[in-house]
Amino acid sequence: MTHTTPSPLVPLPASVHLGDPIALGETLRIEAAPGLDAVLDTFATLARRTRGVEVEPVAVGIDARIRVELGLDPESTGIAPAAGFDPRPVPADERFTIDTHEGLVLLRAASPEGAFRGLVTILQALDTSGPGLVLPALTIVDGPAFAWRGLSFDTVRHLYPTAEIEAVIDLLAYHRISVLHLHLSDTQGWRLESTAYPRAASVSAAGEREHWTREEFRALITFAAARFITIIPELDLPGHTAAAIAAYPELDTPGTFDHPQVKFLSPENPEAVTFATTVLSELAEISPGPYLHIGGDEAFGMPDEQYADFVRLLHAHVRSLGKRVIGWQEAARAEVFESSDVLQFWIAEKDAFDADAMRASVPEEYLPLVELAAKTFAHAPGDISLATGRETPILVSSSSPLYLDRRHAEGRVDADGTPLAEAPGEPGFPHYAAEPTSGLNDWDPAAHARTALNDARVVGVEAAIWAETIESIDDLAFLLLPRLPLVAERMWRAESREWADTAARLRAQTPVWDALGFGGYYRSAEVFGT
Ligand code: TNX
Repeated sequence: MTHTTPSPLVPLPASVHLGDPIALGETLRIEAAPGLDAVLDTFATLARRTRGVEVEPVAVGIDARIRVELGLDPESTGIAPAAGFDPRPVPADERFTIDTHEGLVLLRAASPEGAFRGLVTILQALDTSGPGLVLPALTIVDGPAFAWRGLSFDTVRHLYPTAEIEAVIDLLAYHRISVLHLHLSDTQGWRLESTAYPRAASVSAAGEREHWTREEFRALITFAAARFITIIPELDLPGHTAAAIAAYPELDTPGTFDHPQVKFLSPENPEAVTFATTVLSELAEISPGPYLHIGGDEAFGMPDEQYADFVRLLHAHVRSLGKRVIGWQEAARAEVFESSDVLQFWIAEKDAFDADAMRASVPEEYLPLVELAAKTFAHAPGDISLATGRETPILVSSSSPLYLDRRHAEGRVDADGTPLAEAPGEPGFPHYAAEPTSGLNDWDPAAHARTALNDARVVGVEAAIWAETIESIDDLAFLLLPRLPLVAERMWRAESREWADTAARLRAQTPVWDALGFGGYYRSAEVFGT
């Protein structure tokens, strides 16, 4: 790998050389191959929004500064094809090359996706500090290690306006992430309109709508698809269903721990079965992607046999809809997931549930719940063995280091680099140990799979951001940045590198984060300290 510093690229390409600067003029003049009009359009929107750069599409023979061609033979790049599963409605090869000859930058891609990823790489390399645009002469050969590079996003515990979700999607696109997994229902709310069960979707105490209509959700899928990001929708079943059960009490079946917030759907309740299959059918209708996520985590209070039966039923139903099934790792217990399905691994060994600490801290009536939770977590390694035994591929979302709602360990600094004390009430899930941003620099998903996952087949990687402690876009930015781009880099290519170089590249991103509305990013002492 060649790599010249300083570079503003995150993720860093497999091979990159930044040569002498070329003055490009006021606008980015791009000549694109036929069939790339839509790609160029979306790129122009992203370039304006993130860097304030104007793209000017030009016809062949006009003085272009960037030319985009399709038809690259990806094998000729010498970059291995992406491993794992391709989560897109239509699989695509993202490999591309960039060369510079006499002031013309030539991007060659194997697909429109590859062209988009290459254009974004060029956008990252642009120097916009002067009156005209300046680009180093680029020589790049690149392609991702995994096609499935995602962020799992909790839309339940905090209600994000659509514009904020769109900003998240633009941030993902800017760092070449390919999947937004939307967690659409949970104990506290149901965020997607159901035609058959209109009361399930959340309304606030004041009667205001706190969910997406089906129409709005479709528009979001289209917005993401234009940026080559696939939305993986999740309805969390059969546990975490208190919100739906509050709206339709006939769905309820009392469990071993009966509490209004600890609810599940039972296979022995026909109304509950009809509800679950109907909402999944409705979801399939508006989801072009090949996967539906059925949840499956933390079905506390549900007898084991009922849990396994319900997961089997959901699995068969999603298959009958022509979709592949993803579930959280506990769903392995139904022993029905196959080699074309996916189990999402989340319980990292180091986050093992501390039952003694919990017993000591909860009110007495919650003690039975602590026992149920302890049982779930104790079974986590067994879930992985069940999955590997059936050759079910794993999506790596290990809570350490990929849960970004974890607190930062390294402290933060003010604008002058002076250390600041942690403020009371800072966002971050209190039950996880804090971890430093730099820990992500050496993390390698494949090595992680070898050690923590019994050599399981890895389909891809998803970071996750749960929203129990998020109340605003500033809180979101505080937890997400600067970590997410670093995770994006680990998903794209796994080589570890000098922290000083990584920190410099992260620092170069802050104008983009500001432009997208994420000015509340964490002033990590490791990244911004002097
Ligand atoms: C566990 S991860 C959960 C979520 C919480 C999260 C907090 C998973 C499948 N379930 O319900 O929000 O921990 O980090």
